[in-house]
Amino acid sequence: MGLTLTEKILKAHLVDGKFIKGEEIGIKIDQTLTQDATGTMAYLEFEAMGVPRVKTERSVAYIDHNTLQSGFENADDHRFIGSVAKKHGIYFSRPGNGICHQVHLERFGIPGKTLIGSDSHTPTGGGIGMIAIGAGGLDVAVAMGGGAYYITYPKIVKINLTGKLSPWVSAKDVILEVLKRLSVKGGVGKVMEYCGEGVKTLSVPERATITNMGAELGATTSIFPSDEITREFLKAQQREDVWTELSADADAEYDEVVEINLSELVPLAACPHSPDNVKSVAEIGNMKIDQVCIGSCTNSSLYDMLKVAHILKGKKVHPDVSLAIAPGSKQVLTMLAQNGALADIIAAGARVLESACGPCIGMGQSPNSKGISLRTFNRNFEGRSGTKDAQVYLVSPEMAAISAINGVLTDPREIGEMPEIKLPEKFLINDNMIELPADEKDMDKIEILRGPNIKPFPQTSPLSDSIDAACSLKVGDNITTDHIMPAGAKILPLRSNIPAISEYCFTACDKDFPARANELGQSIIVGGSNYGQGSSREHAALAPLYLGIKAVLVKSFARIHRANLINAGILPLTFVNESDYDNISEGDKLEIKNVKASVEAGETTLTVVNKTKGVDIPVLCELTGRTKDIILAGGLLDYTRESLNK
Ligand code: MIC
Ligand code: SF4
Repeated sequence: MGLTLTEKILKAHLVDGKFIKGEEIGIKIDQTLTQDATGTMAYLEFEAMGVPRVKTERSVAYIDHNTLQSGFENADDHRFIGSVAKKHGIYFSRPGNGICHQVHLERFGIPGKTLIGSDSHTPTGGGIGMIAIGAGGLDVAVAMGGGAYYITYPKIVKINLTGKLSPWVSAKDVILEVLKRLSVKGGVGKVMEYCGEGVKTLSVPERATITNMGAELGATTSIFPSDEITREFLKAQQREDVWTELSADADAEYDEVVEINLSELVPLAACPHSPDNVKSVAEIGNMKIDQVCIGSCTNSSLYDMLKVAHILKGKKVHPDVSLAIAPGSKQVLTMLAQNGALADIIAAGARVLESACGPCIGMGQSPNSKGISLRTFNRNFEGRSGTKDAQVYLVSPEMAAISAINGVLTDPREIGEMPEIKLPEKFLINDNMIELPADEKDMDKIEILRGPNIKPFPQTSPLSDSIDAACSLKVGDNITTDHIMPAGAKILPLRSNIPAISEYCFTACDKDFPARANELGQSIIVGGSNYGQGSSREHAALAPLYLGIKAVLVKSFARIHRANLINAGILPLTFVNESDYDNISEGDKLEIKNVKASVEAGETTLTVVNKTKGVDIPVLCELTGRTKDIILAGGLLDYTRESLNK
């Protein structure tokens, strides 16, 4: 039997475990990336491991999230990351050079290699045939130190593309269609592998839009084959030498198949407040809009920007609309400037932002009260824009641009004939915003620059014999990491200061939670299904750790967040019977007796005694050999230190 592309790459990188679906495997990691909002913690963790130089083929530290410097904090963090990078062998992409995923695709990604990044949209790299996975900062730190990265051997879904996109229908509509069909939980435990004749009609930036937003499916990652189109892209980036042809065998077997005829797709939008709440323009109607934002790691390539510039050329942004545009990288911005497209964008009345995440992570451009905002981004969770009652719709760049002119949601097919927009044969190469690491022999001369906002990793402790704690918070289904640990311009500067950021933990759901958890000393959180979906931010585990959370008991977890809880030494538990969710109320006193002995013995079913209600609740505690040892040690950092000392 032939192999899927995913299997081929995983097999070539397998260092631990067996190729059995559902079992944990360890893979060698060739490349890592971090961004600044998760990077400071990841590098503090890397330092704590005591490994002098990174052991990967390429590690890159990007500054793209916290670029709003309204105080010393972010600027200090940038300097810290820059100095760590220089010392320990990491390339450093300075603020202004662009969004990590866009720049990595342009300058560093290599087909067939493995990449993990401390950002959930790392699967963007799947657009050029990488196995690229989002992970917690600690996992990235371990990989930089040469350790394997562990995933559950995934199910592999074939997404068979046929046909060709109609004019003004976009790669964004492909992934919105997939989200509409499969939902934000549909990809959990799976890799989405794109195949079929339709693949040949999509450029690398279009493929990257699709793999990027595959993160919203909860998928482990998404991947496209590496073919002639990939070669052309890499050649235009003057990196043809790293190209290899890669695809699945013709007789490869998949766990599931999804058929998508590109010719049948229509322009779509994800309605508030979930990326899978997808409707066509006809279904939504021509609603009046207040704001349009174009950019983010999903849709900020040169290809996207050229389409936008074409639509805006000679037109004027509607007087009731604010249009903000952030090109994804310095390369994109410079090329737009050189070919005149930037002038068209500016002339139309767009507000041009620096090449960074910006409004996508609530760093500025929050909509007006109850504002309707069209964004080419990947997440529209409630409040993420910075305005709690804003209504955010996720759309293609084409739809965003034409709607900005008309002032109402508009189907881009109304624009009329679509010109052929070609990618250049040569991109402009200027890597002067990427700092190279110091030579190994000089590393001792590099001083690490630590600002006062940078606080050490929170205190951990090995798993206790029993857990006797109250339920400090009960939440519902689809809790995102934006609920657990909100971002935005005010809170993000505290990413390297866990004590300070913890004061905002879960305040989106319950403003009294941090104080209550502190008062209880130790406690347990109870939640519904798909708990922890969204970002890879380990702060959504580290803040609860700091607030004394010992276990999280839910109906089901999102992949990265569950891993982050384990890494933080917090016990992840799921209900055996989902109906038992109703048997716990906030404030109930809970007990898990002999939890340490049970975990040590590898028992997978434990009992949570609800002492307040007098009921016994069976729960699953599914830990494999390694994750079991991590929990017993009190988290991945302690576990890694112990292993290094052995
Ligand atoms: C996001 O899009 O939510 C982020 C901000 O990029 C996060 C990382 C973070 O929270 O720092 C992600 O996607 O992992
Ligand atoms: Fe940045 Fe937004 Fe992409 Fe996250 S999703 S990496 S915040 S652009």
